[in-house]
Amino acid sequence: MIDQFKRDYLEAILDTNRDLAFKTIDDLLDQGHSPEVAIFKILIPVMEELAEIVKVGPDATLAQLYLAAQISAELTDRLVPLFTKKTDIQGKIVIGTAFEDFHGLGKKIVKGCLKSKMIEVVDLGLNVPAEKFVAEAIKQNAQIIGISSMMVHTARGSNGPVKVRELLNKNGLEGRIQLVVGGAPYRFHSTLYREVGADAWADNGITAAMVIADLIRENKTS
Ligand code: B12
Repeated sequence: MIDQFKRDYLEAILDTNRDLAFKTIDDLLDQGHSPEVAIFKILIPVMEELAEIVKVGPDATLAQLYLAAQISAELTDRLVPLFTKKTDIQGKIVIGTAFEDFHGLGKKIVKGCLKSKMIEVVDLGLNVPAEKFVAEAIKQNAQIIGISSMMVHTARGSNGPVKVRELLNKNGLEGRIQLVVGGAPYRFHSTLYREVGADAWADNGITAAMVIADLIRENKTS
């Protein structure tokens, strides 16, 4: 049954048919499925499938991917507030995409999952320089900096996590502010998060919220 919704949603966003994409998700919810199922069993796997079907290259394909991501992002904004709420406020994170990285959908999903776990999120947006991550984390008194990188060069780049780590260490903030990273490059290279100086990484929104909640809890008890 979920597979049929997945096929319908893929077809709708391949046609960049926003109305049909929304209707497919509405139908799924009407049948009693949760917003978490809509995001994690439909939206995310379909974006991944789409990437396999149409490899980034010609302009038309890029435009198609862009519109597909916009539709999924819009639906994500609508679904996340419907997530099952947890109770206690746990802590605060500043999050953004790495410098020169404009892939925003993953961050949006992580943000929603964090909020549903009652973690306060300060979203610095896209293309965030290292200095800004650190300055905002200090200003906001956040326990975590979260950096989303969808491209190898923005994960490894000199104005990305590596520099954030340098700045944290230089300011004596290691241990007080933890660095968590995520995005496609970390999936294919299990030790990359360590190489870029992060304390942890997570593969998806749900595990991201779990990992970050654990770090905040450890930070409080240490
Ligand atoms: C959609 C897309 C685009 C859209 C982005 C639209 C938008 N508003 O986001 C557009 C068309 C604009 C685009 C542009 C480009 N893209 Co693009 N894009 C993609 C694509 C197909 C899907 C990304 C996505 O949205 N995934 C769905 C989300 C839900 O998944 P996610 O981001 O991985 O997020 C999850 C986890 O990673 C994790 N997570 C994410 N962030 C964080 C952060 C933290 C702290 C934690 C803990 C966890 C976490 O949780 C998330 C939710 O579950 C990927 C292919 C792929 N398979 O990833 C290529 C891809 C990332 N793009 C790529 C490229 C090359 C580009 C361009 C350079 C293309 C070009 N020739 O111009 C430009 C670069 C633009 C820029 N400077 O940023 C390459 C990168 C290759 C590489 N080795 O670095 C990829 C891998 C495609 C490929 N196979 O070649 N792209």
